[in-house]
Amino acid sequence: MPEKKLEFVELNYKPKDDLICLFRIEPARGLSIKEAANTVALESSIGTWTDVGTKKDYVNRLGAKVYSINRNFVKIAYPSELFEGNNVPNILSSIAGNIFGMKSVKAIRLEDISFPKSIIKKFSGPKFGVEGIRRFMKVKNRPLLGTIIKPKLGLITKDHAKSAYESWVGGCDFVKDDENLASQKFNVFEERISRTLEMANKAEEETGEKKAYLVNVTAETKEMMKRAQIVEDLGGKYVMIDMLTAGWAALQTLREADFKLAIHAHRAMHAAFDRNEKHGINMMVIADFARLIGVDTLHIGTGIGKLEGNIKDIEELEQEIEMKNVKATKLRLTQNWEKIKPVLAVSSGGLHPGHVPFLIKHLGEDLVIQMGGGIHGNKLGTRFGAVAARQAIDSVMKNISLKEYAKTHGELKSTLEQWE
Ligand code: RUB
Ligand code: CA
Repeated sequence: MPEKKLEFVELNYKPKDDLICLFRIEPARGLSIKEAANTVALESSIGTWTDVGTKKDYVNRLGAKVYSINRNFVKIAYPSELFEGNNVPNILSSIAGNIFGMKSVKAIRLEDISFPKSIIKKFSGPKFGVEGIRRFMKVKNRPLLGTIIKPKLGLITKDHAKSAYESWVGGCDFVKDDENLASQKFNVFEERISRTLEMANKAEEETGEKKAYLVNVTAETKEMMKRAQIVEDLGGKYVMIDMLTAGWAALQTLREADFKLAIHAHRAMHAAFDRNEKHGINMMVIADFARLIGVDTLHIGTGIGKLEGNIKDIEELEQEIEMKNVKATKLRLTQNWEKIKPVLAVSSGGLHPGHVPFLIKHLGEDLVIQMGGGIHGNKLGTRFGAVAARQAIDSVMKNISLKEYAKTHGELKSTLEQWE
């Protein structure tokens, strides 16, 4: 039987100003990879399950093209004209929309994306990025230290602010709200922000260091904007947003409002997209959109703490958000980020001071090391825990092993014993 014409497969096509997607596709039973890829390209661009009489010839040039198939890895080029350009939800509704539920694929994962210059130009990217954050925090040559107030939920405002103060004077640069703290009855937003920022100022005066409070403004979009305004009015430097639960449109709204604030992106819910290796969306793609829209700091994982994720993938993620020119690998597309600044990576989730050498070895110094339980769970208290965490960073920066450094730094010594 002659092979059916696959309208959306063009294996000798050379992409120009196209948006490129790298998919891993497992075809449904009875279909070849070529046939399955064809259905993905058509459904995510101009086609549907049958020919339609309404299709004019001029529509054809907007069809996506399957231009590379390597076993299960398929590259598809989307003409940039298909998209509204600066509208992330619109782009995702095409390339990461209906395709995940199509019967023609048993499984499909969007592994990476590469934006053409015409799309990159429509976005501002991070306002501060790695250098900007280092500049306003006045921290040049070491990873920054952050903490998340714990318990996640339940602390009343006074205790939340006190815990933040203890963390800062102990040595944290950043104190951040947890992802699920918004404006609950026990810790109402405005009161929390003013009290905690007061503590940040006090800690700055006492330590001579810059201190930032990363305020969770995640809420319904209008409310989120009001909260960001409150942070700015009260003299804050930073907001944080749960970019996936709030949604890409909310993140765009926050970034495009162009507050003077830096934006920290928490990725709660990412594992619903990226944990299954065969189906869903790789964190690489989530990170690409976050950088494009413009977050300043982004959670990328640890490779060692309480949450799933291997260190090789995390190293690649870090390169993706930091480098100007990203080179292609089997699972990654090239990207020239043009004028879009690098994002500062955040490692967080089940970390304690004993993990610091591993993190710096793999992820380098342009990093925020964030410990919640690893500071507030210290049996000698939050301030002590923060001192120990800073000592761990100092020891690595001085090229001295933690064990050796602990001999002359009691906080580090007892902390290492606690979690050995
Ligand atoms: C950190 C914590 C954060 C995770 C999110 O608390 O729970 O929400 O870092 O994960 P702790 P990720 O330090 O007590 O574990 O950073 O992988 O997105
Ligand atoms: Ca990419």
